[in-house]
Amino acid sequence: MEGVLNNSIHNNLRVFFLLSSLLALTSFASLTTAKTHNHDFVVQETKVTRLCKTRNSITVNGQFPGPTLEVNNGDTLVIHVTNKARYNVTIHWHGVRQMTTAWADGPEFITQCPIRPGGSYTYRFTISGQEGTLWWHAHSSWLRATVYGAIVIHPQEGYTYPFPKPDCESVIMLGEWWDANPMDVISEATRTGSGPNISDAFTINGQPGDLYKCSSQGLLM
Ligand SMILES: *[C@@H]1O[C@H](CO)[C@@H](O)[C@H](O)[C@H]1NC(C)=O
Ligand SMILES: *[C@@H]1O[C@H](CO)[C@@H](O)[C@H](O)[C@H]1NC(C)=O
Ligand SMILES: [Cu+2]
Repeated sequence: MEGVLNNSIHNNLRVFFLLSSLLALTSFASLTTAKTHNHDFVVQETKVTRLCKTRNSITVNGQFPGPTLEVNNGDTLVIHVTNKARYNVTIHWHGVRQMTTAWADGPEFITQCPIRPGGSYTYRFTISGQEGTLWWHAHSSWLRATVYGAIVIHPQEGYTYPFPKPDCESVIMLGEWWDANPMDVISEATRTGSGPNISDAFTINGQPGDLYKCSSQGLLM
């Protein structure tokens, strides 16, 4: 009986030793390739012309759609958000599994207080066990109508996607454009109890396309 017990303790120790060496090896491997990406997101009013009219849209860094984030699985993102707009804002990293960083998830009043006008907040999280294209967007009222962009997660260096390498890759973001301030559209709907006004155009990468009026003007920005 005693011999059996000693044996199994011994085996357990051996398994434990093997596991810890494996863990040490894998964390060493990811330390050598994982990168930290620092980004500044300035939420601000920007003149955007669509459907022949120029509006003061809320954007990130004056870009609409906002910047595309490109990372590798295992990388860490540090995003400093400064709010220069006149609305409260938060940013949500849609689809990112916030394994030990729930407070970086972004929904306002759920995982954080909103970032006030003039305020700032730094999101820090590590992409872990994920590959593919996701998106980020404002998670505060209807700012998400113009405050959004793509997150492209490439496989960890030295790994490939589970399909043959494509000839090229491009990001396609579908959205909607209101010929109005989207924040007014939702607050009017809440006030009157009616449904919100429907959008004036569907967009691909922020552009209404050839079937809407003034489509060529939109390309000017
Ligand atoms: C704006 O954010 C502040 C601080 O996070 C919060 O106290 C306030 O209620 C928010 N205002 C609105 C309209 O959500
Ligand atoms: C919603 O649509 C109605 C009818 O076209 C219009 O009068 C109103 O100004 C619109 N609201 C906003 C916030 O654009
Ligand atoms: Cu989302």
